Amino acid sequence: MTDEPDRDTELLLDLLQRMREIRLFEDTVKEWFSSGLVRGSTHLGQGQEAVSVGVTAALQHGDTTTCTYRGHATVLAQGAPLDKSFGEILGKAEGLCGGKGGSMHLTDFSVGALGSFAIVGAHLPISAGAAWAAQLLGTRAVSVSFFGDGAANIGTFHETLNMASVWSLPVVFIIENNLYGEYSPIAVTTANTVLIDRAPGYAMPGVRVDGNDLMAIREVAMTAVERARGGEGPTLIEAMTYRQSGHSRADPATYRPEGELDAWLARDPILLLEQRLAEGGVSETRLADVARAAAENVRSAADRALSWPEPDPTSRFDDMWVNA
Ligand SMILES: Cc1ncc(C[n+]2csc(CCOP(=O)(O)OP(=O)(O)O)c2C)c(N)n1
Ligand SMILES: [Mg+2]
Repeated sequence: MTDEPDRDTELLLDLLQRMREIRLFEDTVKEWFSSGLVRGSTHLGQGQEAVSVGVTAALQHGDTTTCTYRGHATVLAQGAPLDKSFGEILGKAEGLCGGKGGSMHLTDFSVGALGSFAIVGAHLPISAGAAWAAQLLGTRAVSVSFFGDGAANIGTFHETLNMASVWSLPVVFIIENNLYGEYSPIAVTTANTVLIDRAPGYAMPGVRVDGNDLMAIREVAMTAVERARGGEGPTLIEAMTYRQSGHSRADPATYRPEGELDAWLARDPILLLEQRLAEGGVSETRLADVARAAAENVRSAADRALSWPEPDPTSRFDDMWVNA
């Protein structure tokens, strides 16, 4: 046992804290929606945090991401501030997008988070576009697109992967395979449920990885990002994971077979990383400190966002149209 972990352990503790913050961020969002503080819907990614945190840990400043309506984790993992992300969901002017995007559209260009998209598959070409811009400008930036298993059946998946491969674009495609589309198990909608089997069809490497194992997903992402940055083209990564709640806040997820959720809860990504760190000699006190710091950060960010004033109603049409 030691309270002075090495640098790798320190990094993993940082990533653990980020996963805990994202988990608590979404607990708070869930609470706010249930108590009527926020209108509309929200799509939680609880259980899938290791994918976003592990992949973004392999990125550097200037790299970009796109993600789905289940995108809180990705945008936060890339570094969007907790308070402004809360503010966005609460519809406050201080929110990431002035409060006009909400839960499904968190976006923060300042950290390279190019957007969360509600149209399934819409953002794959946008990541390819960012990668093409990086290639043309010679910036060596890499772009990453996160999307679901359902999105792999959308036409843009085929068009984007083909073009990205033909042009050797610096892009990484991450399928967050959580075994379900909106309410349908993957086998009902997908002829071959091993999605990386499609990678050879686009002449790119395909890697299937345990998406709940932060260290494993980070390693696979590092290889893919290095390959993209080195001009060798795209990689398709299939991260096997599970959303612990329903598709959206309106979905009780009663269609799941008995025992399935429990089996995945036993493999919760936060739990798994804590177990690994404890096996590596990190003390319980240190892990508790991380949990406490995460809780404090989330609580103070939520309090700040709640204290911000409601936006001025006269600003509701600002930023909607280009003023020619
Ligand atoms: C083009 C399009 N078709 C249908 C929908 C409705 N819809 C919203 S989410 C979803 C399921 C997508 O599943 P998946 O890609 O696996 O992502 P997950 O929700 O599991 O993260 C569907 C069909 C949509 N938003 N866009
Ligand atoms: Mg899915």
